[in-house]
Amino acid sequence: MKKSLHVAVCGATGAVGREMLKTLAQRNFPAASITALASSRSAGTKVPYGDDEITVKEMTKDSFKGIDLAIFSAGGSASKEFAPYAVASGCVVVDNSSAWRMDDRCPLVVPEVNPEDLEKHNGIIANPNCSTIQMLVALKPLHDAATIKRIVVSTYQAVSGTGKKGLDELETQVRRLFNMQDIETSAYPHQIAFNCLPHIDVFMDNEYTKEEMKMVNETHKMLDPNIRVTATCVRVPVFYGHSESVNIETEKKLTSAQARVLLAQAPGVQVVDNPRANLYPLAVNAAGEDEVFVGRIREDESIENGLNMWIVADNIRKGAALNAVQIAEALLERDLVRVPNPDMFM
Ligand code: 25A
Ligand code: L14
Repeated sequence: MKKSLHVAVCGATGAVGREMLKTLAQRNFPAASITALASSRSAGTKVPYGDDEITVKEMTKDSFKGIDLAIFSAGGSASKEFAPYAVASGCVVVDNSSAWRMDDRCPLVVPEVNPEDLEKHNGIIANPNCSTIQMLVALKPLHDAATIKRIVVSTYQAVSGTGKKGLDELETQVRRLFNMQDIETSAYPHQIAFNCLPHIDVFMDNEYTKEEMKMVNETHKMLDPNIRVTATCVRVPVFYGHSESVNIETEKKLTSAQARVLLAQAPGVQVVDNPRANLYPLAVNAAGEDEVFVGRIREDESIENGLNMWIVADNIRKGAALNAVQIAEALLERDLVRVPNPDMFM
């Protein structure tokens, strides 16, 4: 087993890439070397890694010689273009973009949900969408106990999902509006300050957004294809942390007390549910944390077997960087940092 890996972070200058470097350092990932790659725009700039700084290099087809593991968060088109070259040079890819998630050759993995799917990887492992990750970490133990039949979810998603340009747009609009100045919109089609936009990613032919369909399709791929899922994804003026109102219908009855016990024991979950003390999960508290926070757990009195809950996590950490690093750790533990067929994606 390889004990120490040559690692590349691709898209290292982005909001997620920076968090990946931070997470690798915090968790003492056994890296023999770290290479930071991004577009030509950022080549020569520096990014922090622990107490050090790494100089960013431009990502090219030849960047992966001598690299064992590449963690990508450079957007879908860069992943489509460069991940096949990485695999061809014997490098295992963990990809945070939407490029490979629904490809049958690529496992889509949340370590708390379906780590066994890593066994059959072909060189590219996809990291799910942030909204799906936090929902499934919380729903997995409930599905195992009572079989979920249907999920109705509405999300309240932070602007950091759009990277630095989303964070900048909310901050600039808030400042300008407070100073009675006109605002401009560029990251989003409408004003995001003091507003809610029922629109994340692009609209599809079926009138849903791509973000909403990711939650449906990724739940089927990772948890169970028999669960009926419907989603509404909303951008809200929050910097870090996605919140979700989730309603489930189960085959077997689960009381709210039973659900609370199951969730309290579940890996990666922290129950915050004491309404009398005004305690429930909040995005501002989840920011910077690793756990998925669950609260407002209560029985849906409109059906026989139903539960409502409120699920919150840091979208950049468990929703992206942390989950990707946990996948890398799981690969290493299982001795799966190897490419069975380097030509698979060429
Ligand atoms: O939907 P898709 O297509 O699958 O896209 C997913 C993208 O959404 C973002 C993330 O972009 C991801 O790449 N995202 C946010 N949250 C997510 C989540 N939970 C999430 N994705 C999944 N799950 P991002 O903005 O975080 O980073 C994009 C990175 O990709 C680099 N890049 C783009 N094209 C590239 C490329 N790298 C190589 N080759 C290409 N062809 C991009 O690099 C960035 O690193 P860059 O050189 O364009 O850098 C952009 C400049 O932005 C500044 N900056 C960004 N974040 C910060 C920052 N500065 C300070 N602090 C920051 N936090 C820098 O100045 C940098 O130079
Ligand atoms: O599919 O909040 O991973 O803007 C992650 C960020 C989709 C959009 C993905 C956001 C993207 C999402």
